[in-house]
Formats: sequence, structure tokens, C-alpha cells
Amino acid sequence: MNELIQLSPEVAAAREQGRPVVALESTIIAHGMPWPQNLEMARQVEDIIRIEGAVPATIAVMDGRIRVGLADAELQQLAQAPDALKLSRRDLPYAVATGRLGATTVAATMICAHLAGIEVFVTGGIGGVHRGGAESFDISADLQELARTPVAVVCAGAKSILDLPLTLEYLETHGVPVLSIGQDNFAAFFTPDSGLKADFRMDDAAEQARFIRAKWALGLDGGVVVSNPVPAAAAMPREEIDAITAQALAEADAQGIAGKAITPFLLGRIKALTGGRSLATNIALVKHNAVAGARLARALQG
Ligand code: PSU
Ligand code: MN
Repeated sequence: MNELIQLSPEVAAAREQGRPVVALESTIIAHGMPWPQNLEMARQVEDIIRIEGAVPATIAVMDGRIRVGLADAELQQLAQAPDALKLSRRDLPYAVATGRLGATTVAATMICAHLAGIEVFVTGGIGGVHRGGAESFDISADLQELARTPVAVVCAGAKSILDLPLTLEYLETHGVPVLSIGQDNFAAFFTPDSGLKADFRMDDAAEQARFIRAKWALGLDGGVVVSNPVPAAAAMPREEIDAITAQALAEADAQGIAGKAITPFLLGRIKALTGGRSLATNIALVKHNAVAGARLARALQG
């Protein structure tokens, strides 16, 4: 294995015994949710994956190395670090070279998972084409990564702050299949239904695993999106989240927020404007994805 990668003892043992491992990102901890809910979420998601019979591997950059699997004290450090970097593909070498603490986005987590031989990764929502992306060129590096790196990403769709039709167009152009669990349509993060069709509905983990194996056996590089809608009981009302998203986007525009700061800004504003209810939804959907991801990792192993 690459000498810049360091597996935790739990992940190393799982790899040796051929047990299923599920990667987890850390940007959602350091930049996506506030303290202390971020730490509680990270711990609970890891526990759910263990209960479902797989081994969690939260990924971050610490002391110049890519860490795959974190100890509880390290999760805590990340959850409280005010100055953790947000690392996408372009930023990974900077954190490794300087020794700075870095949290990995979907794109960077996929890269690290693949380097560590992990095939399944659980997150909340993937990045995508931002609204106005045709003008601003703000297209998350997550999409390019899905096009090139062979990791299955279990998510609750892409956030409604994005342009979801353009996000799906981009994925199609780059040959990234979108599988959907439990419904025909692509999920919309805070709400179950984006109103847009996913490519293939596959409720069953064994079916998803066969699809993924077939893709890679054909030499088709790149990832797979597994869209897992937020449970209805935990979802936000659609009209409310749409109105609040519009307001948060207008504020971001007025304040000139751009680049990698925009996703954390919008998530923070949406949380404030919903009185914290969006955060409860966000946590619920990540936990729900952890179950689906662990089952998929087991199916891929079996
Ligand atoms: N979805 C969430 N919370 C997050 C993110 C996505 O629910 O914090 C993060 C992920 O790490 C994703 C990143 O990869 O936002 C996308 O950022 P950008 O749009 O700058 O590429
Ligand atoms: Mn961006």
C-alpha cells in the first residue's frame, strides 16, 4: 500500500480478514455540521456500520498522512478543529505536504478510499452543478471524481441547493450510473423525491453489487452513485426547504460567497433558518445511508 496511507488497527484487521469496509468522509464533520452534533453523528454512523456487520473507516489527513479509520479522540479533534482544511482532489497534496489537518470531501474521500482498496463510501449528499453553474462554472469536483475513481458512493442524492437536472446531465455525460433504492426517482437530500428519474432502481444490495461488479469487470472506470432517499418521517416539507434554500442562495449572492465556502455557508444558513430542523434531517439521512452502505459492502464481499 501507498506509504502515505495509514490504516487504523480496526481497518487493517478487517482488510486482513477480508471483512467489508465502508469509507466515511470528514468534511461533513468539520464543515458540514456544527459541534457537538457533528461528533455525535460521526460516532453513531460508525456504530451503525458495525452493527450492520461492516467496518467503518472515517478518512482525514493528519500529520502529513492519509488516515483511514480514526480513533475516537481523533474524531473529536476533527469535530472541534476550527481551522481544518476542506480538501478536494486539488488540495490533498497540500495537506499531506504541510502536515495540516484536513477534512476530505466526497472527491478526496473517494481517492483515499480507492488507494486503501475500499469500494464503498457513505456520505450525506454529493456535490454537483451549482445553480447558475453554466455561467459561474461552479461544478463540484465530486462529479469529476465519480467519473474517474471506482468507488460506489451511497448518498441521499444531491442537495437541493444545487441544480439537480444539470447535475444528472453531467453524470450521464461522464458515464456515471445513478442507482436508486426504494423509488424510481433521484433523491433530493432534505426531501426524498427530486422529481427526476434515476437511471436504475435497485432496492436490493445484492443487485447493486452485481451491477457494480459488472461495471468494473467491463473495465469501465469510475464510480457509481447509489441514491437512498431520506425516510419520509425525517424529511423536510418540500415548500419550506425550497423557500429557505432560495433565501440562503440570495444571501450567499449578496455577500459574495463563492468557491469552496459556498456549500458550508448554505448548509449553515439553512440550519439557522429552519431552527435546526434541517440538521436533524441531515443526521437522519446519513444514518440511513450507513445502513445501505454497510449492506452493499457486505454484498460486494460475499
Ligand atoms: N453534503 C452534505 N454536507 C457536506 C457536503 C455535502 O450534506 O458537508 C460536503 C461534501 O464533502 C461534498 C462537498 O463533497 O460538500 C462538496 O463541496 P463543493 O460543492 O465545494 O465541491
Ligand atoms: Mn464548487
